[in-house]
Amino acid sequence: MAGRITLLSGGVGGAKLALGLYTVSAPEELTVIANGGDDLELFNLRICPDSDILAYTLAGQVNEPGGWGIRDDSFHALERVRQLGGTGWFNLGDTDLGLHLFRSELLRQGVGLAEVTRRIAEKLGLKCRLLPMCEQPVSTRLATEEGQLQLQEYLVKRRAEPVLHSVHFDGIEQATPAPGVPEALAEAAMIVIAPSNPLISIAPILAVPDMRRMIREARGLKVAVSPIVGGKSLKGPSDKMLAELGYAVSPVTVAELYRDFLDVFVVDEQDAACMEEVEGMGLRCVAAPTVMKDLACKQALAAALLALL
Ligand code: FO1
Repeated sequence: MAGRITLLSGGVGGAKLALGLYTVSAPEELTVIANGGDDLELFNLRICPDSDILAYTLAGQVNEPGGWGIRDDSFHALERVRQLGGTGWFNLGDTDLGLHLFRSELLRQGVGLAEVTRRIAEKLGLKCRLLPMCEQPVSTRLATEEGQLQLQEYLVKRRAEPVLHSVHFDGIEQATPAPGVPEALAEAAMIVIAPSNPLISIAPILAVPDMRRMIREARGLKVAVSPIVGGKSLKGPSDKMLAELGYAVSPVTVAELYRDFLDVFVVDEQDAACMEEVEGMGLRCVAAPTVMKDLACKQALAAALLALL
C-alpha cells in the first residue's frame, strides 16, 4: 500500500497518468484535482472539460483516440444548433450534454461545484476522489496576436495557431481551494504533478490563492512528470506556447516552474542529458519511460512514481 496519492491534472495528457495510477494503486487512495481554467459557459451551461475528461477516462467511457468526450456519442443537438446558425465550434455530444445539464442545474440550485463533481464521479462509478481546483469560476484568457481569446476559443476554434503574448487567469484572485483540496494535499504521501501543459493546465491550479503554499508545506513527496519529451510536447501545444512566451522548450524549464515546491522531477529516458541541470537546481531527477501510448505504459509510469515512495 503506497498511501494516499494526490494528482494535479489537466485534461487528456494528465488523464493518462490518472488512469495509470487508478489501475495500479488502490483507487480509493487516489485524489485527482482537476484544472478549472479551461471551464466555459456555452448555452448557459457550465462545461468543465478537464474534470469531465478525467471522469470519462477513469470511468472507461472516454472517446479514443482524441481522449475527450464520450465514446460513440452522437451530435444531433449540436447539428441542430449549427443548422440554426448558433455556436457550433465546441463539439458537445448528446450524452455529454446531459452531464452539462445536470451540473448546471445543480449549480443554479446553489450546490457547490465540489459536491456536484462528487455526485458525477459517484454515478459514473469512480472509486477515487475527483475534485475541482476551486468552486469559483476561473477562466484562462490568452493575449494573442489576434487579441484576447478564451482558452477553448484558442485551442479548439483557432487550433492554437495565433501567436501567444501572455496568459491570464480571470477570477483567480477570488478563488479559494475547493472543499477537500487542503486535506487531499495535507494527507497525501505523494503529490504528483501530471505531465499536463504547465502554462494552461497546471499553472491555474497553482495560481489558486494558498495552493502553492499548501503544496510546499505538505509532508508528502512532491513529484512532477515532464510534459516535454525530446524537445516536443507529449500532447497539445505546450512546446509552441512555451517558445512563444520566451521559454526554452525543455524539461529544465518545466522543473524551474515547479522548483519552489518540488522534490523529484521525472524526465523521459530520451532526455537523460537534462538530468544534471535539473539536479543542479537542488532537485532529485529520475529518468523513466513517460510516453503513455497504451495502458501498459500508463501503468508502468504510475508504478515508477509509486516506487519513489
Ligand atoms: N477538443 C477539441 O479539440 N475540439 C472540441 O470540439 C472539443 C470539445 C470538447 C467538449 C467537451 C470536453 O469535455 C472537451 C472537449 N475538447 C475538445 C477537449 C478540450 O478542449 C481540451 O482538450 C481540454 O480542455 C484541454 O485539457
